[in-house]
Amino acid sequence: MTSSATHETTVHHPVPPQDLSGIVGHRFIYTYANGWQYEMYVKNATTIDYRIHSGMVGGRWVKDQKVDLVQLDDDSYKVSWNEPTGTSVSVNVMPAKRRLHGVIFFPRWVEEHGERTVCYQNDHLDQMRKYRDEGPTYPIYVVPEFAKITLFEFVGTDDDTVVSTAPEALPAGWSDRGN
Ligand code: FER
Repeated sequence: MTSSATHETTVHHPVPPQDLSGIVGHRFIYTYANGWQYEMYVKNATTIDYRIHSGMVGGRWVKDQKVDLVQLDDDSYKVSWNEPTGTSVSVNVMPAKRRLHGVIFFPRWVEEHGERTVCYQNDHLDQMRKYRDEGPTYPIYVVPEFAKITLFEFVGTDDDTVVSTAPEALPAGWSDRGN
């Protein structure tokens, strides 16, 4: 038995075994309980690309966002990052269970003007940092939601063609493909 569930951790060795092969190189599409639909591509162990298909900032898409990715247990991963907009996100992913839980921490300016973030962010990084630094930041708008993973597929690592078009440029119903 080599599963992480049976690996004892201690104060001196709190980190469980890290096998990221069950999530790196995978694309998944999920819909939060509030109806917001997202797509994440785990490009490699430190990078994601993503598109937001619907919701408060539907139409937004991002490539090469640096993240912290860890394995918590068998079929349990956590992806955490901070955006140039100031938004922070932490997402727990359980692929076999098709279960996900995300907590999004929006600065006040995104809650008030989400439309300012709806773009291909990579073409507007300096503008996003300017908005972030102008604020207002507080009070933070915290959005904790479970989601159902409707598609989970291995597409390979470091492939810039996986997320390469705006969400609205995809064929109608594209994000509703499930497996
Ligand atoms: C997610 C929740 C939020 C996600 C991305 C975000 C790719 C990004 C939010 C934002 O910057 O507006 O599950 O996955």
